[in-house]
Amino acid sequence: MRPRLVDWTLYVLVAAVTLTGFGSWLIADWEGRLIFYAHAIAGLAVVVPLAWKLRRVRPRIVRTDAWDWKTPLSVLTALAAIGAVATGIFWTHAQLPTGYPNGMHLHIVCGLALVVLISLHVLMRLRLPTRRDAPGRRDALRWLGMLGFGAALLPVQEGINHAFDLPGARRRFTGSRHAASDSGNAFPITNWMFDRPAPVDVDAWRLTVRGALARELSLDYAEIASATATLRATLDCTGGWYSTQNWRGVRVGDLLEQAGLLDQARFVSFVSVTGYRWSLPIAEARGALLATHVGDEPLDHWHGAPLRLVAPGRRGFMWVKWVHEVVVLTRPDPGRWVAIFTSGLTTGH
Ligand SMILES: Nc1nc2c(c(=O)[nH]1)N[C@H]1C(S)=C(S)[C@@H](COP(=O)(O)O)O[C@H]1N2
Ligand SMILES: [Mo]
Repeated sequence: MRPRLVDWTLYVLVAAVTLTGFGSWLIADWEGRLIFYAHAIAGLAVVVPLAWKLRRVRPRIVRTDAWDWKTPLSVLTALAAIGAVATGIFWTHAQLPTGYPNGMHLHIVCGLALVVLISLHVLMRLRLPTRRDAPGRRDALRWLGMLGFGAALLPVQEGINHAFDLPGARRRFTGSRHAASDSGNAFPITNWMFDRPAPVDVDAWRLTVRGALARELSLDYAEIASATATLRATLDCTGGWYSTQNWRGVRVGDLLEQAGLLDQARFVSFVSVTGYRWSLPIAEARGALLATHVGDEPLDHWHGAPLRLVAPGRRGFMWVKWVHEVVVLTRPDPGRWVAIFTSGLTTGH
């Protein structure tokens, strides 16, 4: 394949893994699993043009007297690409390392570095394809071959995981590693960006339910904790772990009924004492739980005491902790995308 076409093949595949990679952060539900397969197929397919390209540029790289000022950038780009593929494969099988940073974090760091480096590369080295580079039928077959190679490796990976009983055999379809299901508060803690609040004073705390409702509610902890609704649901963090628990608390649908939903209600926003917030469409919100307990234990501080959202089928970052307000909205709240990055900065915690 002509060098310029190899470069373009790499750009397109990297764009595909980037989009599916970011997209996969929104998915925790089995129905959305195709995006994870697409990510894995494109990621494995990268190996073919990457090997091609590395073989071609090797002489230029090993002879350091042939370097120009752009060569270090190319080397870093190659390292990020190799790192992203290697950490992806390693996590799929070994699910290592655990702790901080874990294999998923390393994969994300390599992936983000690759996006930045390739963008620079494109800006500085981009050569538009000429008529001579126009792909022919052979190239189309090569592309199919690459994707076929990626797709064929998926069952091979599962086969290896099962044959050797590797940790990857027990990973979730999201890639997440299992962590401490049904063990009360003993599952991992993930705080995103700046949220490190002091423990919430339960005696002063109240839950406010307001917005597109017939009446506003203000409930104290005793009123909330007397609720006995339970929900078995899996918290799946984009940081690469999942845990399934029996959660106990108050069904959001019951709160909304008590407050009397108005016709124009569309979304329900869950707001943390730190300013962190997320919202769900009304039908989905009704089935969600505001939990005071995990298993038989009251939630501990770092898991969001006194009250946290349990949103089945949603990624962990949407499971707002330290909830103090439920706001019924008549339209979507794009500001939630800002709040999850900036919360905790202005609340004095
Ligand atoms: N207020 C608030 N809620 C939050 C977070 C946060 O940083 N602040 N982190 C989210 C993320 S990324 C995850 S995965 C889950 C983790 O819940 P846990 O710490 O109880 O395991 O909480 C979510 N809820
Ligand atoms: Mo998370």
